[in-house]
Amino acid sequence: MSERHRLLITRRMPDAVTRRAQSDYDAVINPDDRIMPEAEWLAAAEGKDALMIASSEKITSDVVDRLPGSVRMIATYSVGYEHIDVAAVKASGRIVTNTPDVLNEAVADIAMLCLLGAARRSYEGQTLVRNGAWVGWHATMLLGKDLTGARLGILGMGGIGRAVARRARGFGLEIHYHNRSRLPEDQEEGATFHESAESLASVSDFLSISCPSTEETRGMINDDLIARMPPDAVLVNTARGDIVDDDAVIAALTSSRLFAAGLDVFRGEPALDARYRDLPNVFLLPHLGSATVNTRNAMGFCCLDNLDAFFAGKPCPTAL
Ligand code: 8YV
Repeated sequence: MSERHRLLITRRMPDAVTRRAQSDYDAVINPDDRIMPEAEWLAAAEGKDALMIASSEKITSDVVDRLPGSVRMIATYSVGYEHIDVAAVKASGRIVTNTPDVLNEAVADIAMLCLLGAARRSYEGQTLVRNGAWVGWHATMLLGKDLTGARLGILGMGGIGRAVARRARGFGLEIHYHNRSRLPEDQEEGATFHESAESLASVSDFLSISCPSTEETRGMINDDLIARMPPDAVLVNTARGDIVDDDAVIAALTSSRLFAAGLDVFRGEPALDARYRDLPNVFLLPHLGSATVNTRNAMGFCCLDNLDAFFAGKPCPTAL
């Protein structure tokens, strides 16, 4: 039997992923899923051939300098890689991979949940029922916003954005998008391209964020962009919390400049800006975008496929 490569998995994985990792690798897995301080996981990485990390582990250039020499490959269990200095990892001669595509549909489902949850005042409705404060049906109780005939702006029309568009069409929304580059016509499926985020905002009765967090997109949803949106618009974020300026969004929700927001991700999560908790017009989820059994398995298998390819001397299917 050939020698098994040594792998550190920094977070607990779904059972099927754990089984495969343990059968194919000499795998050390974070036993209690406590987020390990940097020094602790770096120490655990000593002597390992590869790391399977999540977005909780930050790979800055300084961390790259301190990685044990034995570590030749890093697979992140995420599509997003803003927690990794990819250039520094590559410059150190290591390979780094992510998990694109496999989570598109699950995240798009959560985007629709956030959109509907916000538009139809689900948090307020739930609270009323659970608190026993519901006194009965009213013609004017918790009136929300229609999706049919409204315009949905999608910021970032990659795989997740396109999966959101497919679902939203079924709800009668007209699709607009802004992306670094215009999509080929067959991928647009009738969606209207906007050259700028400002132009997209101006037609977005609903605005859903599905772009990566980059230097360019961080803080993009600010006072100026919100001011360009139609009155009573709804904001949805399933991408990364730092794309929105929390002060701007909270002010707009408080003044009802925005009708509502549906948020699955937060700057500094899980320590989100506490003001969100007190706002009735936000529908909040704890970063559930990719959280289905099939999707989380597929993400793990994607990491393992990359590791298998790397150690077989083949190109990694989803190398960054
Ligand atoms: C991950 C995500 O589960 O893939 C991403 O980028 O946001 C989530 O699906 C999470 O980041 C853990 O790595």
